[in-house]
Amino acid sequence: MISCEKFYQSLLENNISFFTGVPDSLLKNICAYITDHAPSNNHIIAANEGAAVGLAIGYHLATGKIPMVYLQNSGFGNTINPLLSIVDPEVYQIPMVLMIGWRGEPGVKDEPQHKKQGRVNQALLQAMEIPYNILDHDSQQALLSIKEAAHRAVLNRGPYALLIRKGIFEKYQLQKDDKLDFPLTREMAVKIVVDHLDPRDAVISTTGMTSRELFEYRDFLNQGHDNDFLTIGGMGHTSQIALGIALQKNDRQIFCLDGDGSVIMHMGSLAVIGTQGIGNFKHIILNNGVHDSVGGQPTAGLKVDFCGIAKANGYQFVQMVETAKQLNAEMQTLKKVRGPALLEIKVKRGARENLGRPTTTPVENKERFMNFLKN
Ligand SMILES: Cc1ncc(C[n+]2csc(CCOP(=O)(O)OP(=O)(O)O)c2C)c(N)n1
Repeated sequence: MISCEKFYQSLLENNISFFTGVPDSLLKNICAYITDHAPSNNHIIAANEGAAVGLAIGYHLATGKIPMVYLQNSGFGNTINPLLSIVDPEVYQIPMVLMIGWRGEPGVKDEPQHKKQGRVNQALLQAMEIPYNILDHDSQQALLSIKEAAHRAVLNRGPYALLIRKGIFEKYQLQKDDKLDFPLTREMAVKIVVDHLDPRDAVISTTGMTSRELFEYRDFLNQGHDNDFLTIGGMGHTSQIALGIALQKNDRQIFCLDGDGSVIMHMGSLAVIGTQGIGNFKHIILNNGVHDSVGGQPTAGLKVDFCGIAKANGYQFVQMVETAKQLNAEMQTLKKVRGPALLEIKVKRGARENLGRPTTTPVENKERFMNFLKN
């Protein structure tokens, strides 16, 4: 196992002291260590992985030093544009170290949305001509890899990647934890929302635990899963999937169950929703202020005014709630008002220990959902 302290110290010794990225459960411990130890202007949790590369470029331009960008491999796609068209040795030659959580590594059990990404991960890096090293439990090798990464990033004048295997960092408990408490859990909020829905209403739910909680509640109610499209991958795109449906199915109410991290990831989508003026688009943001599904790292969610942002983007109705009573009342309103409409629900972080995962395959989910939309 690799000690987070030693790993971090080695990064500093190798002139890497700026960190930005989107969190990942595989990198949870090292990210928590960075959060506690890096000065706040040297650790920024970015809106998305491409934006993290942007921040890293800016840091290099301002300091001449090597930034580190961390991400789950799901988000690698978001980095491809700035990596190939700015950072690359054939363009601006920006030295940079990428720390990539390797979900779906061949031979390691993982969810369907991670399998292909995990399998093609190395080939993707190779196609982009990004040199890389794989880190496993070997602590000595990890420290050598950091040295090599810093050296090669400078030498090649471009990115160098560290591909991180599952479970290689020792446990580190985050100390800086400004927990805000709200009466509802996300799961309680999901249940209340579902209880208000009509049989013809469609739900598009976001990546992570929200979809898992929705799935389990539908099971509990014996309702089947036909009404729900679970956005198990493609974090941040839930609202546009919902909009794509709402534009074609204007005889139905389309409910988008989103997360604060997910909305922030592609916040420009709100402008498109607002200006499309789609009456049946009903957006619900479950705002816990963290990336709860991958370890609870903070988002800007509780510092921004989602209702104000949505309103300014042309949403016709916006409302924020915190209690079950308010949520029950506002769900009645949300169903009646003309959209695009937003209901923000502030919820506490955390989930049930024994929360399960969808037991149907993505294709089954898609086919049942498409059939449901047809009828
Ligand atoms: C593009 C991309 N980046 C990162 C991830 C890893 N990931 C999965 S869920 C999640 C957190 C989602 O946060 P939020 O939308 O606030 O929902 P919460 O988990 O707090 O309910 C992250 C970062 C991913 N799946 N895809």
